[in-house]
Amino acid sequence: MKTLLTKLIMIVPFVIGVLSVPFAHASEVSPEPIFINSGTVNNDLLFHPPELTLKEGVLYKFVISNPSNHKHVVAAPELAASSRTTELMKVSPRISYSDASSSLAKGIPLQPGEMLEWTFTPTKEGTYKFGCNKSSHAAAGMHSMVTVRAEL
Ligand SMILES: [Cu+2]
Repeated sequence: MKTLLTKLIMIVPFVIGVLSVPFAHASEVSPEPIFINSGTVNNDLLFHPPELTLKEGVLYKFVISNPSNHKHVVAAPELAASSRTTELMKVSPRISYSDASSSLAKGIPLQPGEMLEWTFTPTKEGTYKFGCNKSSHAAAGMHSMVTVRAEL
């Protein structure tokens, strides 16, 4: 009896440890990136892809590049306000934005060749503009439409 109890005491923490590994890993795993271009090599005033559909409650990672010769200003005020941000950072030069909602409301300047990564979970169904907020570029329709649905 005593040996069985001793064995259980030794085994139980091991079993709990093994079982918890996949769950701990799943929550930390990075989502597949969705690549978005802010402008084009020909300096067209557009975002690509023009439309994206996301599922509410799922973690996404947007990787936004500027392949053009112009500065653009990445903004998504409504989508940012309707999402939970895990991380918002410029890769090169490395800049981390602690207040994603206000940064994406104001707009983040993206110089030619720069890249911005936004890891977030949309929390509210809707259709949101994700684009450049420089007035002349916004007027030209420089944005993607992001649709968030409860079910895909
Ligand atoms: Cu622009």
